[in-house]
Parts: sequence; structure tokens; C-alpha cells
Amino acid sequence: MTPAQMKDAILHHLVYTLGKDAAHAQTYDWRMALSFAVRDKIVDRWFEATRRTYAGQHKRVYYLSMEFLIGRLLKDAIINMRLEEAAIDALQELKVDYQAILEDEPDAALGNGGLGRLAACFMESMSTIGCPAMGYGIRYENGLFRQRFENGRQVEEPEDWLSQRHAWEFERPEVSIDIGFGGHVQEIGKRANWYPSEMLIAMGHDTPIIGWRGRWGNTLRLWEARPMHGFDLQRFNRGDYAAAAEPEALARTLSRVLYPDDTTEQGKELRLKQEFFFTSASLRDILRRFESEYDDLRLLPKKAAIQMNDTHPAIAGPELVRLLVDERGIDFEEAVGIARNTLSYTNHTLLPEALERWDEGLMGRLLPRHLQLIFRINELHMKDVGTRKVTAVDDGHVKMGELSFIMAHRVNGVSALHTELMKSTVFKDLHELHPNRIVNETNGVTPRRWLLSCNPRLSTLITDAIGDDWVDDLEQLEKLEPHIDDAAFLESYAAAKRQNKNDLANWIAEKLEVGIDPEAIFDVQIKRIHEYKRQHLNLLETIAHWLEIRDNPNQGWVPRVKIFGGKAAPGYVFAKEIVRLTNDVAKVLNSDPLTSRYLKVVYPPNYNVSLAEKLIPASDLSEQISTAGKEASGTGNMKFALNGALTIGTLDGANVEIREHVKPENFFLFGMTADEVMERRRIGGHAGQAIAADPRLARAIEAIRAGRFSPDDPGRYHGIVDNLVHHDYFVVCSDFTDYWRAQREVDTAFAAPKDWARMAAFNTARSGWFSSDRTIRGYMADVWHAEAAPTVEDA
Ligand code: 26Y
Repeated sequence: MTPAQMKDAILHHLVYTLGKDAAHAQTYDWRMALSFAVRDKIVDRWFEATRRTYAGQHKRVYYLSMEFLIGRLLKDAIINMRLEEAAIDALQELKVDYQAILEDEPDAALGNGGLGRLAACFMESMSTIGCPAMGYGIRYENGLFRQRFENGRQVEEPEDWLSQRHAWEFERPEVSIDIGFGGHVQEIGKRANWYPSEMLIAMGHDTPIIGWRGRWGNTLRLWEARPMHGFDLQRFNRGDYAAAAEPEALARTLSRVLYPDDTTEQGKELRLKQEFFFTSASLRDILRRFESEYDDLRLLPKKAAIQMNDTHPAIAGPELVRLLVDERGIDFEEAVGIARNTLSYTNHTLLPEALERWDEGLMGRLLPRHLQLIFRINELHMKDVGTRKVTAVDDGHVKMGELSFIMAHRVNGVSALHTELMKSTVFKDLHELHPNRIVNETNGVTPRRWLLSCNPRLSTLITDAIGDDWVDDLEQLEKLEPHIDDAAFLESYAAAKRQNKNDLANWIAEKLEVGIDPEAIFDVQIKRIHEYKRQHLNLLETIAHWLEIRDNPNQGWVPRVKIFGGKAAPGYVFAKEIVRLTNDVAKVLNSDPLTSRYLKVVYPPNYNVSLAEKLIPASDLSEQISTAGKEASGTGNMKFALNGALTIGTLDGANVEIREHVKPENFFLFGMTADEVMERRRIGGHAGQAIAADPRLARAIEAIRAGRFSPDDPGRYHGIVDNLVHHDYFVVCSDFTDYWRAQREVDTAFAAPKDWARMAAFNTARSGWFSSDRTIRGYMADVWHAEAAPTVEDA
């Protein structure tokens, strides 16, 4: 597409789609016009891919996920269609600011964190590789809440990303599926009829996901809940206006909000309804498509692979069995076999409090037929394995992890360590019974968004050095290794980082009114706030460091800026206190004339995908400091390494594999191993011992206790302090001393800029394995048994 054609396309949409005249168009109008112009180009590609999938009778992958944290879509689309030059030139002629347009797009925050972002990276990679696939999820009207700080405290506000027109989706009223809840079951022979007492409709909205170079495009289909009967005219006519609208409002609540909890499972009825709603709609859509092409349901596992992203769609097992048995007359045992060979399950957490369990009573009320089938599936499994030792139903609860395991032919973990821990802990018994079922598929991230698009300076430098094949095949980054000995290359590498840091410093000055030194170490911890992720370990080290600088302010300290970002679940009290403490610490440190040129803390509110895209390219140090054994994988860790930030981290999740790839000498390791953590916890008073042994730690804790960061309310953080001193389940105190040591090694290393740049560049060169393209190829080979389709020529 030439710039002139792009300009015409933009103006065409401005006038005929938006009904605006260029003279009066606002940023919003230009954004929409540009989005539609780009979308037109995508649609052709997308149709071609769909045609080829049908024509070639390719196996399709269905990715069922409660979350798709896709963020902004315009730049991704422009980059993958390679329309950036045309767009920039066209807009320049129209005197419209391209960057302002990009920034105007709201983030589609349809996810909490890692799990949702992984699903988004997978969608992009499947399109890039040409894996025929479809993502299925919920079209939340309100995504993850927006975070604001009020006197340092987190305040949540609704995220209304749909309040403006959404340029990327196509409404599919013809894809409307009715979903039932409640009611009763009538068994007739081997089958049953389910008569639900409540019905609503799932309506599809399709977003095309285009791969790199536009060679392939898949669909993300998100379901919106709609009332079956809409609004009650009879009641309205009687003057009962509120009641007339009630059924409508009730149905719609199903796709209203994304649950903002990602560690504490609460067993909420509405969440179970959401899970069944999108899973059932998706399965019936999948079967409808399958039956339009094939007439033998036994072929289903050959033609469809259905991935359950965690247990959130775990009701897929019983629902698929129900559709096969009750609605298609297939024998129960055969139906279980078909379902199992079609389904697979990814586990993302070992934290006991995050494992879903549903109360039998609740399940029986909402999904009476499914509960019956769960009992039968469970009995059949026990019969097959010849033991009653493992069960999916226990203590009046349905355990969704066990149910998913039993109903899947493959179960995977998301990093090597996590997969081993699955085998030895939560799924130990099941693993012994099914030793080939658990496999590992270490996570990855898409290099299009997380390098090419977010870090143009580094991308250009890489392409100048080794050509642009790395975008298709990230492991080509290894070709950078010889350049790392070239002083000129290293200097350019460092210059790109410096400019990124300058941009970020300017942004922080403008948005947060905090001045930071672009020469300082940009030390960044961005992720959801959780005890196991240990933001408070980072804070304790910050405080200890501050006190040490105060002791001796003229000692030539290596300047540092600590950047935090992340949301706390609204009901997670401890996490919210950490948020507040971070803001309180920032306030005190940033205004301390003795120390502030050496140490600052910044905490931009509302961390999201777009903010990550700003922060990661400008980071020097990546904080990956979870208690070993608790972070299943992490994916931020990969984005940082790829963009040349060095990691300070524990042997947890994918950190272990990152360290192997980038070499131990280019990684700041500290802390106990997962085994040592378990040992340490057995020692009574382990925290007290650690505090007594390290005066720096004792002093930092004492500063918090004494109210130095909350002088108006000295007792504010006694909860945190007591937890640390008396419980410290996440062994913050016991890891502190080694963390401090590693941080001082960071200071020393950073003071030698050439060596630092070489280590950073080595991280980039060795991060190619962490592409989600590699991960997807792994799933295709080990889990889905699917092959890529022949793709279309380059866009
Ligand atoms: C059921 C409810 C409480 C729940 C909702 C969301 C439970 C969990 C979640 C989300 C979990 C999540 O995001 N897990 C993260 O998945 C990433 C992708 O695999 C991992 O990299 C990361 O370590 C893990 O915490």
C-alpha cells in the first residue's frame, strides 16, 4: 500500500464510515478512520486463511480462555501488516499526529495478568505460524479495573473500554447460542434431558488476529451475554418500568465484569455461570462447525484440539460428554474417550488457594446434569485406574484441577521447574497413574509486540546487524553474539537504551511530576501485587539502602530509580497495604534532600499492557524475586531479558531457564531454592533468626514499624511488620541478606558501563528461545498434534 492509497483509504472511512469532515475530525475520528483502513487490508488476509482451512480440512486448535489480555490492537495490526511507513507518511500529509492516535486507543484489558497476556501472545503466534486456530472467551463490558491512588491508597474504577466504538470486532448476531442454567434432569435410558429453568443467549463478536507479514489470520471469538426475551412490554405497559428491564439487566451481568482476583478462589456463583456460559457456547460452536464438515463424531479428536487455559473452562469435560451423550446419542464411555482425546489442560499455578473447587450444592443447582456426569466420569476413572485414591469429588466439592486432569489427554505446566513440581506435589498421584500425560511447554512472548513494536531503536539496531529474519525466527538473535565484541555495536546498543530511558524519564516527569536521573539504574518490578511475588522484599531493600545512604551521603553511591507497577486485587488486604506502603516510601525518599539524587521510587498508577510496552525497553534491571516454587513461569521476565535488562532473581519459574540461556554470569541470582524454602519453613522462628542476623534488615523493619513512612499514623503498617516478624510464609526475611548482596553486585556491575552493555546485549542475543512461536510449535507437536497450513504470501 502506498502512502497515497493509505491517505485515500483513511479519508474514505473518515467521511463514509464516521460521517466526519477532515476539517472537524478529532484524534478519535482519525484513529477510527486509520483503524478501518488497516482493518480492510486485514480482512482479505483473514478470509483467505479461513478458506484455506476449510479447503485443506486442516485440524483446528481451539483455545478456551477466560482471559485475553490483548491491550491495544492498532499498532500491532499496522506492524504485522507492515503498513507503518504508509500510515506515518499518509498522516503526515494530513497533518495528524501518528503517536497521538496510537495513544488514544484504550487498552482491551480483558485479563488479570500473566495467564491472559499469554493467551494474547499465543493468538498472535498461532497466526504468525499459520496454525489454524480460534480463541474463545468472554467479551467483558468492563475489563480489569482502572487503578488510581488517593493519598497513596489504591482506588478502583471501572474500565469502560467499550464506551467508544470498538474498531476491531465484527458482531455476529447469526452466531447466537442459547445457554441454560438450573432446572431439572429427566433420565431416559442411557441419556438424559435437561430442562433448564433459566435461559440466555451467547452472541459472538469476532476480532481478526493477523500474524506477522499478514501471512495468516485467525479469529478471536468473544461471547456477549444477552437476554433471551429482552424487555417485558407487558410490565412496561402496566407502568412497572424497572421490572420491565430486569431480565435484560440480569442476563447481561454475565458478561459485565472480569473477576479481578487471580489468587484467591472464592467460589462465587456468578463466576461459575460465566465459566459455563463461555465454555458451553464455544463447544457448541465447535461442534456445529465440525458437523458441517464431517459426519462421524469419532473423528473429532483428529480435527479439533481444545485447550483449556487453566481450570476456568474445566466444565468443558462434562459439557462435551453431555453434548455427545444426551444430544447425539453416543455411548457414555465412548463419549468420555472422544472428549479426552480432544481436550487438554494447562495448569498455571500450584498455590492451593488459587485452585478452583466448586461446592457440590451450588454446582448441582446451576448445572444438575453436569454434576451427575462429573460423578460418573469420576467413577469411571476410578474403575479404569483400579484405585479410589484419587478423586475429583471430595468433601462436598468438585476439584476442577483433578477433573481437568482426568478429562485431558495432555496436561502441561508452563516452565520446566513448574512442571516438575506439578508431578511431585499437586498432581503426584494422578501423575503416577498416568505417567505420560504431564508435559512441559515453557511459556514465551511474541517478539512482534515485545521487541519489534515496543522497542524500535533496538529493533532497528538488530536488523542493521543481522537482517530481519529474527522477527520470524527469534533464535536468529544468536547471530548478534559476534557483534558483542564490536565496540561500535555495543556503543549503539547502549545508546538505544539511553534514549529509551530518556523518553521514559520525560514521560515520568510529565505524568507523575517526579524528576529522575536518566543515568541511574532503572530497576523495575511490574506485575500483580502478591505476597509470593514479594514486592515487600524489594521495598525492604530500598529502605535499607536509603538508610545506608543517609549514614554516609557523600560516598558516591550508584544512583537508582526503583520503579513499581501493578494492581492489587480489590479484596486482598495485604496487597493493598503493600501498594500504600510503596507510595508512602516514595513520598519520603523522593523528598529527602540527603538521598534523593541517589535513590528514588516511582509508582505509576494503572499498570497495564501499554505501560509495560513503555517501561520494559527503558529498563536496566528486571526484578523477578518470587519465593522459589511459587511463580509458575513468569513472562515479564522474558520480555525484560529480550530488551536487554539484566535479571535479579530467584531460581523460580522460567527464571531458571532464562539464566541457563543467558549464562549465569549475566544474571544476578540470589535466594533459596524451592527445596530450601520448604526446609526453612520447618524451622520455628525462621524470620526472627534472619532479622537478628542482619542489622540492615532489622533497621528497615524497625523504620516501618516506627512510622517513618507514615508519621501521621505510625501504626499503619503494623500488620505488615507482624506478618514479617511472626509468620513470613514467603520467607522474605530469610532471603533478604542474599538479595542485598546481589543488589550490591548490581551496583558494582552498573558502574562499569561497557561491561554492563555487553551483559545486556548478551541477554538479547540469548533470549530467542523465549518466543511464543517456539512455545506454540511445542504445543502443536506434543499436545495438539496439529500442523501449520500453507500460508499466504507476504503482505
Ligand atoms: C480462579 C481465579 C482465582 C483465578 C483467576 C486468574 C486464578 C488464577 C488466575 C490467573 C493466574 C495467572 O495469571 N497465572 C500466571 O500465569 C502465567 C502464564 O502461564 C505465569 O507466567 C505466571 O507465573 C502465573 O502466575
